[in-house]
Amino acid sequence: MRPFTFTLCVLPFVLGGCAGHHEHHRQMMGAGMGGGMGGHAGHAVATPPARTDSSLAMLPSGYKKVVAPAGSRVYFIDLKNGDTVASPLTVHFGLQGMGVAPAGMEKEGTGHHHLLVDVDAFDVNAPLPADARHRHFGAGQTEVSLTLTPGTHTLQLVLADQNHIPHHPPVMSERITVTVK
Ligand SMILES: [Cu+2]
Repeated sequence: MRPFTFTLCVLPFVLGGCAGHHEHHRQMMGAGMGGGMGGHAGHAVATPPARTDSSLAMLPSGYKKVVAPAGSRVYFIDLKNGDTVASPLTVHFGLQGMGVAPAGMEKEGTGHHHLLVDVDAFDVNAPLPADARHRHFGAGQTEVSLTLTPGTHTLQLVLADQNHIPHHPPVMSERITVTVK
């Protein structure tokens, strides 16, 4: 389960120091290691996406979901599938094509971040639950210091509207698996 290429991939993080120096990581990621849209074949087993139903433009309650502009995306700025990390780990949330607004604020083209930890299915047609596995960043935060138990965990970002309901279409990152030392 630990091919040699995987070790090589992790090495720059060890050298860079995982607890700090995020700017360094970001530059390095931007320069050479991709923006989180696949293309890391051979590094780690792919993490299947979380299961969701198709997004409805309007919920059965009559609630009209906030529309996400075409091409909008959320992504992990400096984490990718297969990474080995130390806990606590600072996770930076990237957002393209939309803006961040605090929960409760209705503003076109915005939403707030949610981090799903070890979630393999969720409802894109309902408010996201709020618990240890579904973290809300309703103040408009774009990063978190995350404490994880040793072992493997999946992480996924989902943007949601002022009422914590995912957009239409949903704006969510790929789901990744990280190994915590
Ligand atoms: Cu929320």
